[in-house]
Amino acid sequence: MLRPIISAMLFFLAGGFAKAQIVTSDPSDKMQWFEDAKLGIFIHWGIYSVDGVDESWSFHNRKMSYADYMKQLNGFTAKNYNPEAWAQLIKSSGARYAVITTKHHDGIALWDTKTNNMSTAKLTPARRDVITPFFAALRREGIKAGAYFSLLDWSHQDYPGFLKDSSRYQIKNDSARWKRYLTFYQTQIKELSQQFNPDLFWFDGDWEHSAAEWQAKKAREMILAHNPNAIINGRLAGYGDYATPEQNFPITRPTLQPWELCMTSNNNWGYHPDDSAYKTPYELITIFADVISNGGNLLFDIGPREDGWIPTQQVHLLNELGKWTQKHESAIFGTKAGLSPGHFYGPSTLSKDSNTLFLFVPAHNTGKLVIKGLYNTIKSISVIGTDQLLTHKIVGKISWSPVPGLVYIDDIPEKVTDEYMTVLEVKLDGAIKLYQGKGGLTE
Ligand code: FHN
Repeated sequence: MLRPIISAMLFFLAGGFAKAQIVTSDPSDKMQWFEDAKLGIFIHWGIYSVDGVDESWSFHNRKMSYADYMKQLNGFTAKNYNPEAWAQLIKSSGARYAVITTKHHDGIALWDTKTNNMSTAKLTPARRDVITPFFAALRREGIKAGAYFSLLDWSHQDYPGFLKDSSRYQIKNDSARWKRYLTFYQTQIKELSQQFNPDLFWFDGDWEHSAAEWQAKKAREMILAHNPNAIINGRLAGYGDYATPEQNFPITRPTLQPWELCMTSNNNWGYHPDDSAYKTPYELITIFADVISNGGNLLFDIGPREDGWIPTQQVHLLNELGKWTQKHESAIFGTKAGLSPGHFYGPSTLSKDSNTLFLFVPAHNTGKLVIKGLYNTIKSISVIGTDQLLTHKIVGKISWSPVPGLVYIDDIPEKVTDEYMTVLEVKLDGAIKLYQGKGGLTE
C-alpha cells in the first residue's frame, strides 16, 4: 500500500519558518517509528561552540567578521567527546531518536566530506569525522539517527548568499555557477546517505530558494533510491514527510500529521555560555505533554561545547525529563493525540485502541478535574506510578437525554502528585466516544 499523495499543501505558523507539506509515495509504514517516538534530541554542534556565538548567523548577520568566525576552526578540539555517553544521556531522557548537525549554514561539515576541505576532519584540531562514532553509538542504544543538513551554505563560493542583505550573484545571471552548487550539495547528500544511511534527513535553510531551484524532488528521490524508509523533514522546499514548526507552539492543532516541534533548551541552538535563560524541567515537561497531546513529537535541542562537554543545565533537563518519561511511559509511548480542546483543561493522550485516556495534570494540582462530553462509562481512574485509585462522579446527567453529564474526578491526594506533572490513567468501557454537540438535551 502506498501512502496517499498529498501535494502542495502548505501551512503557515505565526512566527515560525513557514512551510511544510507531505509528498510521499514510500512504504506505508515508514513513518510508524517516528509517530511512536514522541521525543527526539536535537544537537547543534559546530565551530560556533568554540566562542559560544550564534551558529552561522553571527557572521551572516555581521555580528562578527567572517574571518573571526572562521578562526574558531582552530579551537574545535572534540577532546572530551564521548559519543557513547551522549547516546546514553539521550537514551535516559526517553528519546527515541536524535538529530545532529552534520553541516550548518556555515558550511563546516562534521564528517569527512570529500567534496571540499571545509570539515572538522580537515580544518580543526579535532582532525576527525565526529558523526560516524555518534551514529554508531546511537544505533548501539537502539536510537534512530537523524542528520541535520543545511541546504544553504554561506561559505561556498558557488552559493549566492553570504552576508545579510548582500549576495555573490543572482541565479538567473549565472545558472552554470548555481548548477555547480547543486552538484556540490547533492554530492554531500549522497555521501551522507552512503556513509551513514540516516533514518531521518533533517533539512534546513530551504527558505532562500524555490523547490525548482533546489531541485528538491531530485534530492528526495536520491535519498529514497538509497533507502526508501528514510524519513525527510518538512524543510525540503515542499518535498518532506512531516511538518516542522520551530520554537513557537502551534496554537491550533496541526491538521497535517505527523508533526514535530523543535525547541531550544535556553534561547539558543548552539553552545552559548552567556545564555542562562534555560527552561525549567516543569516547563519542558509541560511543553512535551502539550506536544504529544496534540499528536506531535518534541525535538528538544542541546548545544555541546567545542570539546564535547554538555552544559550541566542541559544534562539536568534531560535527566529530569528521563525520570518523568520513565515513570509515565505508558501514557507517552504507543499513544496517540488526546482529547480535542473543550473536553478537558489540559493535555491528554489516548491508547492506540482508544480504550484508555491519560490526563496530564500540572504539579501539585489537587483540585477537581472535569471531563466534558464523555459518553463512556469509566471503569477505573488511577494515578500512574502509584497505587492510588481516584473516584469520580457524574454531574447533570438527565436519564432520558443522550447527552452525557460532566465527569468530576475527585481530588488527587497531595502525596501522590508528581513533582512536574501527575498523569491519571482513565480506563473506559470501550473505545472512547465523545459528545461534540452544542449543549442541547436531545442532541
Ligand atoms: O537557521 C537555523 C537555526 O540556526 C537552527 O539551526 C534552527 C533549528 O531548527 N533552524 C534554522 C532556522 O529555522
